[in-house]
Amino acid sequence: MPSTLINVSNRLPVTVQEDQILKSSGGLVAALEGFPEEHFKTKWIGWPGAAFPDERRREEVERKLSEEYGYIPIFLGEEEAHGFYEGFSNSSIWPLLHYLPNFLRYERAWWEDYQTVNRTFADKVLETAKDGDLIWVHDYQLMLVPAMLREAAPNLKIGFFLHTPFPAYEIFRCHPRRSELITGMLGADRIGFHAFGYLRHFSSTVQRLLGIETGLTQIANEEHTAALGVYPIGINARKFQETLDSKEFHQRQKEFRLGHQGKRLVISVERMDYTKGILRRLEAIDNFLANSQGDNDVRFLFVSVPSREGIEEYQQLVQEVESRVGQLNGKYATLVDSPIHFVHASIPFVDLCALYALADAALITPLIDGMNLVAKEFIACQQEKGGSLILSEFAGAAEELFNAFLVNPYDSEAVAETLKGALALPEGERRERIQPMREQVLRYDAKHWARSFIDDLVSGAVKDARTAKGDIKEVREVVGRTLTAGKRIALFLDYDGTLREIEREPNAAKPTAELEELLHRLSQHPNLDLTILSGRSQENLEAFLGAYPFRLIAEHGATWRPPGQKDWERLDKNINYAWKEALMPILRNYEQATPGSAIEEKPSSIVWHYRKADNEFGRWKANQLTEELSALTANHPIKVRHGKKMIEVTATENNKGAAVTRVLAENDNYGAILCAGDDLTDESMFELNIPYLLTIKVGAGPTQARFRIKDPVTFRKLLDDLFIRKTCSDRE
Ligand code: GDG
Repeated sequence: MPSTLINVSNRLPVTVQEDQILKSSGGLVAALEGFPEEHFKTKWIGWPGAAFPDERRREEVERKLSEEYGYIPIFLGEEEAHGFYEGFSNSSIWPLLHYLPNFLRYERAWWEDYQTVNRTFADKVLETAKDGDLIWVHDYQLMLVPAMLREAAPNLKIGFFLHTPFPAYEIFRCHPRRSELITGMLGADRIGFHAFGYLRHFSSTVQRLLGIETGLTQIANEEHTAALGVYPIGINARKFQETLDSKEFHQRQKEFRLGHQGKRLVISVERMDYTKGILRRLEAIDNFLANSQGDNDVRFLFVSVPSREGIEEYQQLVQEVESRVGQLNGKYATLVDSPIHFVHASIPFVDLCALYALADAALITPLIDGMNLVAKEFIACQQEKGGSLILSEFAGAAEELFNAFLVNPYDSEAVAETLKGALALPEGERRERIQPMREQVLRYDAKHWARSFIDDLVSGAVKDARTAKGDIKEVREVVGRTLTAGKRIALFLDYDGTLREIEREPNAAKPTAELEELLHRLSQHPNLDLTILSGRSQENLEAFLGAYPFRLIAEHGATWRPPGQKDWERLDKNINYAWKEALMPILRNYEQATPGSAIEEKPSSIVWHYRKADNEFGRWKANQLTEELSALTANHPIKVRHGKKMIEVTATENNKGAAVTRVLAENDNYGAILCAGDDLTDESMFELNIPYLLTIKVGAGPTQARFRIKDPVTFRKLLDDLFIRKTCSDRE
């Protein structure tokens, strides 16, 4: 078990004032408080809530926070903090994550600040973390931190949790820094979301923006895999329970009951934020009051905590809400009472609990919300009363709170009617609705949430065991030793995606001058026996590489040209390809239905390419086609391979592994055998069980290979180091 969990969030869970440190009561702190000390020591890195320009005071705060709480403060300059927080985080990313591209503002200087501040956080983590520590980065303010950490310390275990929704690709693509942001998140070993919909959107956005083939449980990104998971956050159940049992709570409840005597209380609690749907809710209340025909025993109580007051949109919202509340009160007030009580302030926790407990209904109607803890808190406090929860269907909490009255917050008439219906329900029925939800909310609390995420992060639950774990140093050592001993090495190298970067147009992927030089030198090496194998046709391979003397194997082993010879020889003479004709109409259907896709026919196979189709649609059709073909060919010696942006149907006997075995059967005097490839068709080489075999996967994705190299450039560099520079320096 790792020794320390380092939480990294924009704000520390404290507010440092002139002479005191106030601990905040957020769900996150509570969640992590529940961890037994023997398993985790928790440290926290974040901003302490003020700038502290005086250096002596800064040092003092730093010492105090570290000694008393294990917190490590990040101090930011005022201007930098503004660009990072009010600017990029809250005026640029926040609106987009909440489906409001019209609110998106972007300034290059903010982006600079965002990067600098994310770098400051990452540096602080690197300074603090020791081997075996777990790092848990929180939320949209720190999206770049995981990749920064991964780059500097590839062995750290990094988790990232997004507390907001993740929107559909069409929305997220509007952000000027969209690719950098998701690439930053992908540095994590595990990325958590509140709801499955957000995870799905993220996965599809990565696929469409970065062209990476993604799944719903993991995304193979360059040299490592980021696992994805859904972890709905809960409340600090123990803290609520303790407060409900306290004297002070009962006292406050009594006072409030008196203050609202004769009224049915409908409460709304939130940060003053345009995502929370306050104006639409006021519209619904207008509707409700207009239809209540003088029956004015309902009182609406709004607790709106001031939020992000430095941002223009938030200032405007406050003005609009205040003016609308005034208008409605003017319209519906009597000489002794007004229907809406609006409190624009944060109230003490115990008061909040007393209000939750006393309310006949909670009207929680965000236009969109990652989770919404208020809904769960209201339920937790309703121990006797049986109040009704009217909840927006666009809050993450709606997926869990199965007995809530779900509403569309944009449909103000329906919200008003639902509220009316909920208030009219007999008390017994209301209690029956809320009690099972209460049990659930108390059981699946914040502690449960944090534990599930951390357990999965530690165990790497969904992680594919098939990830190349070997250290490339071993390849260097084995090759060095073999060459020094004067022994021969067999090289089996795939072409596209391994020696040469993949091109959108396959014909454009001919060898560059640099690759030609490398191949020339490799072919001159006295101790090397080089084979290039590919799925390409014989003609294609001949056109690209025909001038070299080494062995060429085309069509996954169906045909070859032995070293030093001009003529190709088919190795598949005994194979019957009658199935090609039968399957062709199916592939034609997919070609027609998927714009940008195309069929290629080779003597030994049919290939459906979808590289030029829309990333996501292409992948979807490809999965369908694979399924359809696999079902049809299940009992035949036919292999359906889903490679990079293509599906190839060929005879089972044609595979690169079999081709390698064939070559080795004729020549067995090698001190080492090195196979390298980048896609699924290369796995048949990696699976071979032969002595002295070194297997290298080039690029991302699960593999049986022992070693991994990032990309073709790095792979060419490795070949150069292993066989060319080494030889030159030996000769010098
Ligand atoms: C973000 C996501 C996600 C409110 N007024 C007072 C007060 N509060 C407390 C509530 C609750 C918290 O603030 C608000 O949490 P929410 O979850 O409702 O919303 P956000 O602040 O937008 O939080 C959200 C959350 O992160 C967690 O992942 O659920 O979707 O937007 O705990 O009780 N607390 C006190 N006085 C108040 O006046 N003491």
